[in-house]
Amino acid sequence: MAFELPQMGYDYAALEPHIDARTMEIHYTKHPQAYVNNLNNAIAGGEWQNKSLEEILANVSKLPAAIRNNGGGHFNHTFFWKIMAPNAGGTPTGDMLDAINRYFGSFEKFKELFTSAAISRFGSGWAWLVQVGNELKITSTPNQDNPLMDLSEVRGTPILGVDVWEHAYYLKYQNRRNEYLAAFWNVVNWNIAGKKLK
Ligand code: MN3
Repeated sequence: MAFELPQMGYDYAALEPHIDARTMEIHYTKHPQAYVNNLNNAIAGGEWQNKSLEEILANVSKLPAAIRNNGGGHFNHTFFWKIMAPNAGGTPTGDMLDAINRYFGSFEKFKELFTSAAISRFGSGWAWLVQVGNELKITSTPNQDNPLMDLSEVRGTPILGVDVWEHAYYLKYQNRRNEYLAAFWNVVNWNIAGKKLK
């Protein structure tokens, strides 16, 4: 079974005005298909061909850079489309809110720390809320790395993630990553994030 490009689940314009339609269209149509194709090519005919993406990422330190970059890119974007939704955002509820309050003090403090991790990631990468055992942690990763990778500084289950490559925001926000991140809170799908908690 080769990996395939997932559906986004909503229209390119669905996250307006927070994330603009043109950015979503380019982001979805130009980048992720290349990750899928390159990942499939990199594992074709080898021992990793029929493994799950999670299993591949958990062993990525031993694998060629093409698998790390494209496997990460495929996982991260598949995750990203689903962790956003139209008419979303606001404050999480239930176990998600309880866990955030427990580890970060308040939802406001959590947003501050997550935003700071995303802004201070130099160059291209991602910021993450990660479950490590019973704990929640905030981290960021370079390029297309993610917390499922065995070489990740903070390793665990990604609960929330945001793409801070310039292609994710430059058309609308130019160099203002902080404004993109402020807008991101309006499209976070907390229902899906909460379901990732174990
Ligand atoms: Mn991207």
